[in-house]
Parts: sequence; structure tokens; C-alpha cells
Amino acid sequence: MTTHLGTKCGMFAMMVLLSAASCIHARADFVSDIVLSIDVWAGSSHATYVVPFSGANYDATQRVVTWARTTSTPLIDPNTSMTVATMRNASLSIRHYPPRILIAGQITAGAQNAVVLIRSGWLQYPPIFAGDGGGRVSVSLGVADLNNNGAAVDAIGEEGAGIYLAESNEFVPAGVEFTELINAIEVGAGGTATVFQNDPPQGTRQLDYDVWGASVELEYTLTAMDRASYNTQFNIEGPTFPTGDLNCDGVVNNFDIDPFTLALTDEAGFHATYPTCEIMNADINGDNAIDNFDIDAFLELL
Ligand SMILES: [Ca+2]
Ligand SMILES: [Ca+2]
Ligand SMILES: [Ca+2]
Repeated sequence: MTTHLGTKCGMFAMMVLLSAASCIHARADFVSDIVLSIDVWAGSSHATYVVPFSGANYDATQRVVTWARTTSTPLIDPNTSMTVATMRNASLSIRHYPPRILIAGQITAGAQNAVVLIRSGWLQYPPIFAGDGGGRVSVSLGVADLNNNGAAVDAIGEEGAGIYLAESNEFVPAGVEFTELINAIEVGAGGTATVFQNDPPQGTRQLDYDVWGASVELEYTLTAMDRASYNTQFNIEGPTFPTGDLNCDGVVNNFDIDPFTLALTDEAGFHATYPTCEIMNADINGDNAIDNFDIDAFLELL
């Protein structure tokens, strides 16, 4: 599992040319070091905005990474000093379990049409075995013409390609990729439009493969000087792991004794050793704390 995450993060780091990034140190154990990246290309210019994992955006108790920036932030090409686009009201929330990724924000293109790529970090969570889980994507995408000559948000790639992609697992076997088919939104002079789409339309889509990770990305072209807004939510529902299951293999037995002891005595060590398991499974008596009062109740479960 660690190898998968490391590989993914390494690729991620290379893509954003963040040579100092490593997925080994200083991160929540369930999410990659980079929790959000925004790349924008316009002509020969390229700007990147990267939100690294930090203690300041991590709630260790809830195991949620949150980050938000409401101010207007120019995305500037470091070589040409050109403002390629402007970011505003950008936010992110990644929750460990039940797994959920939220991304929202607005991008306004600069003087040229812009290619925008927005990615969440890679989320790891307790494995959800084939058929036991489902997933659902909700997304709204909008466009506003700010310079009175019409505006468009268009998918990149062939006809029918979606602007929005949510995926589970690193290798994305067929059946665990969610592709939104919002292909283009166009408005006339001074116009605005917002499109909503859910995948599936109702309920959740069955996950046909064992899954343990997820990420989301949006990629589109935006007309010059115009604004695109996005608001996405990707939820994975899996089996709830029984109380006392501290290695997250679905059953409570003697193999849970060591991880239970670790959860009780060394929270950081637990997360390091069982990165995809939920430590609150050690709260056997349900008082929202993991302490010595859980020991007797745990022994009764065995
Ligand atoms: Ca326009
Ligand atoms: Ca177990
Ligand atoms: Ca307790």
C-alpha cells in the first residue's frame, strides 16, 4: 500500500515540478503530501498553485484535511511574470473515513484562453472490497462571461470527454472510474450558466473492484477574461468496520490485539503501521475516547 502511495505521489510531485516533495515525511497518513494542485496553461505560459499537506490544515482528531483561500490570488508564470489566471474562493476537504473529497472554487482566465487542471491529492482509506461499497459524484460547473463577448468552458480531448473525473484506486480498473459527461457550457454576451450532474443520478454506483484510494480532477479550457466555477463532492461508501477491528480486515479476533494496544498507547505509531485503518474502532465503549476504559470491553469482544 505504501508503495502504491509513494509511486502515485512521486508522479504527482514530478508533474508539478515540486522536486522537494516526498510522500514519506510530514503528512497525514491517509493523504498525499500535495492535497490540492491547480495548473493553468495559456499560450506558452504556465502557472501552478500547490497546497501542501501541513499540520495547519489537518485535524488529527477527525482525520480531515481542510484548506480554503477566499482572497483573489493571481496564478503567475514564474518565467514571464504573466498572470495566467486568477483563483478565488478555492477550498478543499479530504476526509479519511467515510471517504469524501470536496473541491470548490473559481478560476478567471487572463488575457488568453486558459487550460485549467485542478486535482485533489490522493486519498487512502480502509479497503472496500468488491461489491461491498458504492460511490457517488456530485458536481456543479458554471461559466460567466465577464467581458461581454460570450464565454465557454469546454472539455479537453475528444468529443464526449468529461470535464470532471473521479477515480478510485491507483490503477483505475474499469468500473471504478467516474466520468462526468458535462462536455461544454457556453453562454452569450454577459451570460452565466451553471450545470449540475450526479453520477449515478440516484443512489450510489456499485464498486466492482476492491478499492482503497480515490482522487478527483477537473480539466477544461476557459475563454479569456471569463470565469469558471466548480463545486464537486466525491463520496465513497463502504462497509462499516466492526468495533474492535483494528487491522481493518473485517473481523474481530486475536490479530486485533496488537493494533488495539498500539491504538491505546501510540496514536502516531498506529497510523504509521495501519495507515488505512480507522483508529476510532478502538473506542469499544463508544464514549468517543480511546483509553483504558476500552480494555475490558475489547477483551469481551474476542
Ligand atoms: Ca468572454
Ligand atoms: Ca481485525
Ligand atoms: Ca472509549
